[in-house]
Amino acid sequence: MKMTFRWYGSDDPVSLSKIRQIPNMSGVVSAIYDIPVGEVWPVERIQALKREVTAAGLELEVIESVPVHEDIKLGRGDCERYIENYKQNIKNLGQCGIKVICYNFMPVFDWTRTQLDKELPDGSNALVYYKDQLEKMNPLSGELSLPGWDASYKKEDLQELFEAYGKLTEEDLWHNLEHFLSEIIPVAEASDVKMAIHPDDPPWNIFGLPRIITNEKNLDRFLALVDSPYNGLTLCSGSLGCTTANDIPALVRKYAGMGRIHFAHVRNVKILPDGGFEESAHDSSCGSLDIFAILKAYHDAGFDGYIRPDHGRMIWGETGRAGYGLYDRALGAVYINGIWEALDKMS
Ligand SMILES: [Mn+2]
Repeated sequence: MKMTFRWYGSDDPVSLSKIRQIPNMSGVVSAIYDIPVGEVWPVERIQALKREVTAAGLELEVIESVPVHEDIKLGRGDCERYIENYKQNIKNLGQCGIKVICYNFMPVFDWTRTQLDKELPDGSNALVYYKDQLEKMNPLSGELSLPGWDASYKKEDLQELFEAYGKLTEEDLWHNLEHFLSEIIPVAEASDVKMAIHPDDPPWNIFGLPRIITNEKNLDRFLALVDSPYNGLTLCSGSLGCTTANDIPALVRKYAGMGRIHFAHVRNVKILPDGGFEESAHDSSCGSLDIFAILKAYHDAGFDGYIRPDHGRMIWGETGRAGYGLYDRALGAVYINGIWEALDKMS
């Protein structure tokens, strides 16, 4: 496996030079953040990003993410133009040596939490999803702002999107996803860029909006839509793992065994009795997931793709981008590396 770390570009308070000092760090996964969703990333901009990363002694082989425009998910408006732009992005990224593109197909909202700075008993802060807090949230009030939610949406835009999705069934969303894949996967094959969808986080419907990349049955269906190694997964242990209905080591064994996991997000999560959850430190002892069993499943499958510690808590007084501080994610990387070395030496 190749250990990587998410980096949000020059504005990220976590610098490349600090990431470089984490043991066994091969590179960062990043994106171009100032180009509107749906538009083409110019080759010169991608090359400039790559130069900045390689000058710091790191690789840039994974893009997280190239977002999918809502018109594609809704199958409306400028859908076909945005699909053409997406194909151009795959070509441009392939030309610059990018090997994997992570993306998701969640309507309107990316990952959703109800609080970003919940203080845990040890004094650290973590992202949490509490059901009682969720019930009080109204996405149409115009007052909500959570990370992962596109802050550029105005209240009226959100209202309009909710109405549009109100008319869309889950089967419609599957249909639009299949159309998107049937167009882009041949381009990904020709460009030698592996597409890796991120599961929905959390893996259930939020605010009445449909979510489909949620469980084994749906992952099987997704992979069969276009049966190509270039149509693969970002398997996020913390997203799929915030419900006990998903057996993460079993999913890893199955899909890594099929060669369809191109990017591994590894983190732990503590599932609460009422179905809510708290993000926890990576160690198995800190959450509901057996991180050793998950990594052993990757190791047994001969996984040689990209891996990264996923979200971290805020510890040691660090401030910055919620879920994406330096210290706890660095501890996560070191923990994963330690388990991997043990697995290597025991096999
Ligand atoms: Mn993830």
